[in-house]
Amino acid sequence: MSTLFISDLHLSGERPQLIEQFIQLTRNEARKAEALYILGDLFEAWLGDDAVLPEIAAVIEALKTLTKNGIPVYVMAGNRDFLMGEGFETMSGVKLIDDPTVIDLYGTPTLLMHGDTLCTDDVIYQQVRTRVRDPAWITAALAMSIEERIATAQKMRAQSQAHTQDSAEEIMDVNADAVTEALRQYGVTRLIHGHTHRPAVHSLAVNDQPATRIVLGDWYRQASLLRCNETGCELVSE
Ligand SMILES: [Mn+2]
Repeated sequence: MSTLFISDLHLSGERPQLIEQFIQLTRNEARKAEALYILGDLFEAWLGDDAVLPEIAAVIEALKTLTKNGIPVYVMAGNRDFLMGEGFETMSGVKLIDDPTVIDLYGTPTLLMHGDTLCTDDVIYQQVRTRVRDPAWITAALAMSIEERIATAQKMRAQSQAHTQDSAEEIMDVNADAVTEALRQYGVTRLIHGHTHRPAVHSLAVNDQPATRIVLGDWYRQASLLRCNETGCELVSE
């Protein structure tokens, strides 16, 4: 039995083959897993629990089938789908978890994050993040008509793309001190996160203790998955 971690699937109608790959994962490997963790940006966009796009209805159904079969699915919001709420939990059977969350992974306390909060060098991104995570902003956004929400999401997406193009590669990655600080703050030696789309297993030292930072890959071109069991973790792309 293993525990599976994925993130940054960015599922949308634009990449139907990845929606199909995700559905296959829920029908095959995940059905035999102890749990499935989705660490943010499952969806390219989530405009509210009352505005499920028709092209992702099959994804919700697949999650519902998986959870009905007794496999726990834990979902953390990413920067694209942070408007997920109780309605999403009810329709899919998943459990939303906070960013960050610490779990006991086969005896090793492990910190789970989406990863965007570690990118502290990107000051403009962090300012936008703070603004849109404000409960008042969220309430106002969810009060908009669905057409207005689509327009707002498109505008934010265009601004984000322009900012990404103007920014150096380094500032878009995690800040090393932010990583060390997070591991220290939660007293753990293992961190699993996504967001940066730079899949890798990094070794580092925290308080002279060896620590590991596992970065999950995105699903733009292929599926990327982390399998963990009693003997360790394996990062795979397929
Ligand atoms: Mn992200």
